Amino acid sequence: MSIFSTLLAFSLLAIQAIAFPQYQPLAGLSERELDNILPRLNAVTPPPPPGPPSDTSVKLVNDAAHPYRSPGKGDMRGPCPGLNTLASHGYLPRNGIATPTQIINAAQDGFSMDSNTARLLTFATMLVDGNPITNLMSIGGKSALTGPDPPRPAIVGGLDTHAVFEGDASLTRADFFFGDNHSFNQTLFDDFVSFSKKFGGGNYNATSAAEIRFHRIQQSIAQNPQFSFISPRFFTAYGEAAFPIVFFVDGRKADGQLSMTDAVGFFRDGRMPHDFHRADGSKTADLVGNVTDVIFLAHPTQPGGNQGKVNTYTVDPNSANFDSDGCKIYTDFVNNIVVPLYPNPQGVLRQNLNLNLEFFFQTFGNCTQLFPYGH
Ligand code: HEM
Ligand SMILES: *[C@@H]1O[C@H](CO)[C@@H](O)[C@H](O)[C@H]1NC(C)=O
Ligand SMILES: *[C@@H]1O[C@H](CO)[C@@H](O)[C@H](O)[C@H]1NC(C)=O
Ligand SMILES: *[C@@H]1O[C@H](CO)[C@@H](O)[C@H](O)[C@H]1NC(C)=O
Ligand SMILES: *[C@@H]1O[C@H](CO)[C@@H](O)[C@H](O)[C@H]1NC(C)=O
Ligand SMILES: CC(=O)N[C@H]1CO[C@H](CO)[C@@H](O)[C@@H]1O
Repeated sequence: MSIFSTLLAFSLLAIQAIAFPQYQPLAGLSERELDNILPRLNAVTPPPPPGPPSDTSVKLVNDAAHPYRSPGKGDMRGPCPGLNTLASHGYLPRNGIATPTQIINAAQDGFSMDSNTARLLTFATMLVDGNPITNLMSIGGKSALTGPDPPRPAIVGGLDTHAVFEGDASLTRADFFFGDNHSFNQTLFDDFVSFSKKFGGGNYNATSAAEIRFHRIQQSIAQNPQFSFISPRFFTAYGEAAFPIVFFVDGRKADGQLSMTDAVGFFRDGRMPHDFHRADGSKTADLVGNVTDVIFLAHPTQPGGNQGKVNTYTVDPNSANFDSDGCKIYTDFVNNIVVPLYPNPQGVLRQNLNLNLEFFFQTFGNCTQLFPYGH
């Protein structure tokens, strides 16, 4: 039993010892009762995020210390092929329940993701999908292993949760409207392969990525009456289309051409190719930016959504877009997504939300910080 699972076993015992049903939200309790109970539910003060690693070189990451093992019963996997892969190679706990520090270190060590992007994705999702009290998040569906939930309307549903971060028009996952928003979808992957043949000489490269990205948007407009494509999903949809070109191509090759054999390994199985070397970490931030630009500019689409019927795509002027001030992404995420989930946090919950908000804010550089819960 790893130290990690030992700790979890202890937490669960402690929770059961005070006879608190695991899925029962804490709503209905008075502020004083909450203040009294929350600290005993294994509250963890979120530590400052780890910094960038000193070694960002191209190196073997599918190594002896990180063998692939397919997920066991109950292990969580979700919509992100990057994190699924990190969990199935043991860069993350193999059960798919992780702290922000573990996720940031895994993305940096296993894939050479730059510190800012790793922290931004991690704290954005931690705020809306994770448990701010226990400092744990599921990379897939809802899990009792993240501890008892804070009061509704908090969801704490893991990365599968729709419309807080996970969204529509994913490359290899179907839209929420069709039922399963997070599993690998073979039909969608078949399109991915045929577009890669037609536009990428058999590879997923910036040219074929631009066409696949656009095709998936067109498909959602034509098929999903509830298609929503506004910030933050609007931005993640373009950024994530660049990720495979930057992170799933062997760092010794680094030519921006992802083979279909390697792609299916990452997207479907969460598995690195044999002898896989990560990218050069001094280049990935720039490269993600450049490839994202190419993908967007090939078919610029403005943020918006369908209006309850297919083929009713309407631009949403209130959503941040590529021309807006970058701070609008930050401000809208905090005001429109985080605060509605946590309208009135108290005690440890408030303290930990403030810390996660601070770590999230730090990834936006020069914006004006918001303090929805005071200082
Ligand atoms: C650092 C923390 C990360 C978090 C919290 C995160 C989270 C997510 C989430 C929630 C999605 C689903 C979005 C959607 O399609 O609706 C996603 C998609 C994706 N992620 Fe990650 N991710 C992280 C890092 C990475 C890394 C390191 C890689 C690559 C090595 C990666 C590659 C991808 C790709 C390619 C998709 C799109 C999948 C598709 O459209 O089919 N992510 N990620
Ligand atoms: C896969 O995606 C397609 C297209 O969005 C959808 O019609 C189909 O139901 C999905 N299949 C599964 C098994 O979810
Ligand atoms: C993608 O592959 C196609 C076919 O080989 C090629 O014409 C195109 O230039 C490539 N694009 C990039 C950005 O590498
Ligand atoms: C990104 O694009 C800029 C501007 O075209 C270029 O100077 C830079 O070298 C590119 N970065 C990488 C890593 O390709
Ligand atoms: C940060 O914002 C301040 C005030 O808007 C501005 O004067 C300064 O130039 C900005 N710094 C950077 C690095 O963008
Ligand atoms: C509702 C939600 O946020 N996520 C859904 C994703 O899809 C699965 C079905 O596979 C639902 O169970 C989740 O509720």
